[in-house]
Order: sequence, then C-alpha cells, then structure tokens
Amino acid sequence: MILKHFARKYLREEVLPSTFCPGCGLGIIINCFLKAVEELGYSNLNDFIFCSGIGCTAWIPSPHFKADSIHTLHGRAVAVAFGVKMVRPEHHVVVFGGDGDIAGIGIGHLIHAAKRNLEIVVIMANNFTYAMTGGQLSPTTPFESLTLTSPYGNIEKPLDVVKVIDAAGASFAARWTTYHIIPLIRTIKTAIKKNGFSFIEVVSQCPTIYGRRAGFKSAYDMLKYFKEHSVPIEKAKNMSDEELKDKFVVGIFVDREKLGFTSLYKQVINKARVKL
Ligand SMILES: Cc1ncc(C[n+]2csc(CCOP(=O)(O)OP(=O)(O)O)c2C)c(N)n1
Ligand code: SF4
Repeated sequence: MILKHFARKYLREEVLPSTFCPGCGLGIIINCFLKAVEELGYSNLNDFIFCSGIGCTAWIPSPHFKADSIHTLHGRAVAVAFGVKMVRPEHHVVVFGGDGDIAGIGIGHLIHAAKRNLEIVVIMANNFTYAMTGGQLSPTTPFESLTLTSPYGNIEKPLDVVKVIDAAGASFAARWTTYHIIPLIRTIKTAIKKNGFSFIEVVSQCPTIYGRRAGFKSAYDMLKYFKEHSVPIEKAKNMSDEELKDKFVVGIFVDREKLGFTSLYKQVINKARVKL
C-alpha cells in the first residue's frame, strides 16, 4: 500500500515536485501551514483565498495550493488581499511573501492593513535577502552580513517587522523560525482563527543564495544556527541589547482582542441604512 503524505490533498499534483531548492525553508512553511489547516478540520482549501506577490516565497500558494489564489505584483499582495477580503469577508484570506515583498516594497500596504486591523493572515518568510533576484540586501538583512549588494558587510541594522506591526495596532503578531515547527503550527492555527490582522514572521533558510554567501555549509547548518540563536520572548525581556545581538527573539508578541476592519465596516453600513 502506498501511503500519501497528508499535505498532498491540498497540493496541485501537476506542480510536484516543487521547484524550490533542496533544503529550502519554504517547504517547511508549506508543511506547517497545511498541518495547521488540517488540524483545524479543513479537508480542502475551499474556505481560503491566497494572495502573493513576486519572489520565491510568493510561489508558496501559487502554483502549489489547490485553491483560489492571486499571484500579483511584487509588493502588492497585501493591497490585493484588502480588496479580496472586502468582497469575500467570509473567506480566510492569507498572504505569503518574502521579506522584500512584504517589508521592503510592500511595507506601506502592510502598515495600513495592520492599522486597519483587516482580518487577514500575513506570513512573511524572512530569509534575510531578495532570493529570487540573486541575493540583494533586504530590510531584514542582519548587520554586517554579506550579500550581493553588501560585499563588505551590511552597514544597516535589520528592521524588526513584528515591532512595526505591534506599533500599527494589529491584533496578532508572532515570530518563529523553521526550526520551531510545533509552535509554528500552533501559531498559524491561532492566526487563522483570529478576527483581526495576524502577522507571522518565519525566519527561514535560503541555503542557495543567502546561506552560501553568509558562510553556511548546508540547510542543516542554518537550522542548527536558528535553534542555537533563538531566545523565547519571555527570556529576552531580561536580556540586554548586547546579549540579544545575533539572536532571534521568538514567540507571540501581540495578541489583542479588538474588532477587525470588515466588522466595523459592516456596522457603519448598517448605521447608514438605518439613517436613510
Ligand atoms: C515592482 C518590481 N520591482 C522589482 C522586481 C524584481 N523582484 C522580483 S522578486 C524580488 C525580491 C524577492 O525577494 P523577497 O520578496 O524577499 O522574496 P524571496 O525571493 O526572498 O522569497 C524583486 C526585487 C519586480 N518583480 N517588481
Ligand atoms: S533561492 Fe533560496 S529561497 Fe529561493 S527556492 Fe532556493 S533556497 Fe529557497
């Protein structure tokens, strides 16, 4: 008897095997997302609509998922998701994107969607670089890191995107790495159920483009590095900036109960109807 992997029922058979490089963290993110979907009791993806821009990460839903998806312009996935959610509020609208797509060119849309507390889930794979275009510096590239456009080391400090989401007032924000599969699955389930803007950063290995330049020998080395350099948020609260240098603070950073944009929008429409 041939056993089928649980995720195959959610995937388009015709695009398997995936074109992601061997050892890429994006496969782990796909697995965790689909495991969360399965554990929530969905036997297919009919209740979901996916939006993505351009980049390796943007290839997660389109073409892989057997679902309605929009593969739009680089940096515009959240803006498109806004439109989709307004006309299909009953669906779970989920955006997948890289750090360049979401926090570089797309950061304006991200902040406004978080401020509106629009009920969508944004999953940002942070591989520290623009992988698809050959490894340029991105907003989340670590300080002093070597990339195609910082051959002598990055002179900028990386942007903490989770803090940006917190400041914008969204309902939910978390960070894990591809090493933390169990908490990541749990967090994705929480994000899908949340009635507000939910952001999950997943620090993810790109062994081919970023890892090679940064001196990692394999995807395994990168996962080991993530494991050894992760600090739970509770522990990080008692650590100095110096101690947190080179560390990934992981956990749930924001979990607020507040009404989302489409609920408030519905209330306004009802108010206007009564008045008319
Ligand atoms: C408007 C626009 N600018 C630039 C590009 C070129 N481009 C394609 S993908 C990409 C960056 C990809 O990096 P990221 O979003 O971090 O995703 P990754 O490939 O690392 O997953 C860029 C700059 C584009 N396609 N469209
Ligand atoms: S280039 Fe990097 S991010 Fe893109 S598929 Fe390969 S390993 Fe993954």
